[in-house]
Amino acid sequence: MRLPDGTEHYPGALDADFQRALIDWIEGIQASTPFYRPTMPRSGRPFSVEMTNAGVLGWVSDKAGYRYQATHPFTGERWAPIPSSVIGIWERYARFPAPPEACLVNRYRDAAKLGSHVDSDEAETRAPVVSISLGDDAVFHVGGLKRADPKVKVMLRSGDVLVLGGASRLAHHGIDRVYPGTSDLVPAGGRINLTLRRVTRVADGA
Ligand code: MD3
Ligand code: FE
Repeated sequence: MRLPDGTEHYPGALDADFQRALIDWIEGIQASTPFYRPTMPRSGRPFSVEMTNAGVLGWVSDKAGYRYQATHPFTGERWAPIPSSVIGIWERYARFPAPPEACLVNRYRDAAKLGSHVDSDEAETRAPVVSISLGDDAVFHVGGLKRADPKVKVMLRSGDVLVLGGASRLAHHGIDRVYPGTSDLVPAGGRINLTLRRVTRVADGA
């Protein structure tokens, strides 16, 4: 099945050494900005996915709502800088004339999944979202602007890059399931996904 316009999948884009270096970097930021379990607005129900961030802004969710902020919600520390190697991925794949401000790091363990949603907390929706998959294989779905639009499923594997721009930038998407034990990259197992986003609007003509 064909991917929707604006969705580009680059299987195996990142080699094993690059993937291991990203895992080492994620281990290194745990002291100041550890994975934590966000909660849903209003209900306070916990996500099954654990999260942390890098960049000048990080995406957080709690009973008060979804937002971007400069510091970790529990430690109060600023997020670590996005590594230059990861900025390089953005430059190569996003083809957008301003750097990413947020790198959301999602960790899927056990039966974690991410229900269908739209990423709409960013003012700069002309920029794509660039996603990097690490660790276990996962079934990703992407649909259209309306929740009921038909969905396409794609298997995401360690080292894949996915770019969601144009007509797909505000599409519904999610992670249906992760296949445990399909990779030994992530310490203690599981899947980690990095999403690079531009959050604030860039001046026209930049
Ligand atoms: C399609 N993350 O963090 S990455 C998210 O694998 C998120 O952790 C998933 O959805 C993950 O918000 C999927 C791929 C992705 C990211 C952003 C998108 C797909 C997207 C934005 C629009 C359409
Ligand atoms: Fe998303």
